[in-house]
Amino acid sequence: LSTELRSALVRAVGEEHVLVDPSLTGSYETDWTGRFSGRACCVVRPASTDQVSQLLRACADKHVPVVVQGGNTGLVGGGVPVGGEVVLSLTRLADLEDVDQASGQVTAGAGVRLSALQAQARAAGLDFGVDLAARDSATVGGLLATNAGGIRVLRFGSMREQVLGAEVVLADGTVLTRLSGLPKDNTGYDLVTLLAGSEGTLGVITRVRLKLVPQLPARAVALVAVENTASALSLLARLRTTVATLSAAELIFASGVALVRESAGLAAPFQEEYPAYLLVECADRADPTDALVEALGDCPEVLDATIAGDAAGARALWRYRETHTEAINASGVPIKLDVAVPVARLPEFIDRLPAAIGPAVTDVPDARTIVFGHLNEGNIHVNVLGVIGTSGGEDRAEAVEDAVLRLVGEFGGTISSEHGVGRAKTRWLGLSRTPAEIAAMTAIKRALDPEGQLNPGVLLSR
Ligand code: 2HG
Ligand code: ZN
Repeated sequence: LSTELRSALVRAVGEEHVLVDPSLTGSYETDWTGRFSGRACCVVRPASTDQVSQLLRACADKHVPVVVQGGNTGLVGGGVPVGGEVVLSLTRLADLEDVDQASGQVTAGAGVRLSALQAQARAAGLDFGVDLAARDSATVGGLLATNAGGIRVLRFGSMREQVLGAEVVLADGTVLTRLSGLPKDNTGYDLVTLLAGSEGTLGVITRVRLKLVPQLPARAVALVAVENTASALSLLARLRTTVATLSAAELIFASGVALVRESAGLAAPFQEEYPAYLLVECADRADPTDALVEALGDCPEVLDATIAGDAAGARALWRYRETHTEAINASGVPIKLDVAVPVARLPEFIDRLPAAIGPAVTDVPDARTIVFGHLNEGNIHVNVLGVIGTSGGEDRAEAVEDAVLRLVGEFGGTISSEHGVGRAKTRWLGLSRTPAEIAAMTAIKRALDPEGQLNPGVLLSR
């Protein structure tokens, strides 16, 4: 960190928010999984849009690239440095306005945690449409920048569908403010939704205007044992036509349940072990339990089912699903793939995974694959454990990634369904996007960030 840049950064945010000591910067330099890390030249922690603008101007002046970071819950290495960048941590941008009751919207700073946003919405009798396991750490800015999905996409869509406005600082310090939240506004290019999935490469999101959804406090949660993915899928198809209040359908398998039981000390959900389970949730104003029980009663796919009797029971069932990520990480650094294929082909895709992964891990006796995901979107998380950390592990990891992502390409799927491309998937972007699309994306990137200051190497190759 040059003295000149350091003084400019200190002028913008004050000495105590320019971190250089490795004992302070460490947690900003490694991603949540422990797979991606690099040394930053420093970490800066602005508290306002104006400070972000000053910081970006200073970095542009000195041609020092910037990595943008929210709650650091990303899983594709998009928010951590490679080496020498300034890490811009946005967690201090935590202003959360009162809910605007007239419009049913709220404006939140980029650093507001998802759980804080949800609490604010609920206190006003509303709710926020996106929910995911990292809710206590993930920030609104990061959720939008990665177009996060999660467990309620089936009902309310991804982040892109929740956003009505944003404030963003471009690489040269220019501030664009578009926060009036007009639901209908056709005055040209939609710069706000362009930010969804931009992964910090086009600008730094500092505030977000979000629409809220009706609060549906009455929940019915069931864990349903099924034979395989195909039966989970036909069960879901049936429920879609019989229960109007369906709000989540999460697919887990025996191997994942065994892992989370061991790791979190959970009891067996059923007396017998079954190959696969579908966790379904219905949400409404009036209790949807009877409707769900009745609907499940008519489904031949159901081998067994347990229905939560109250909120604590519902939370207990959700734990079989939500502790997957933590349990996986507790067993080692995973190879993580977040992919989707057209949902009708998901059973075939899952069946072909072992043969695709196998050749890349033949001499790794401890390699094991845990698969789980969001059934409605054909979105599954393929986690391969026991490879990284062995000798030649990174090369083997690349072979595993290559095999799975090529299979995804063959199925007409996407190499990143909800986590983003980050640094992890850049080289495979061509499997999901045509050369013409990548050229158009590159042109947009160059127009807004001609010097390549923001998140270089993330999403698009350098
Ligand atoms: C989830 O669905 C997250 O819980 C994390 O997207 C997935 O850990 C993963 O692979
Ligand atoms: Zn997920």
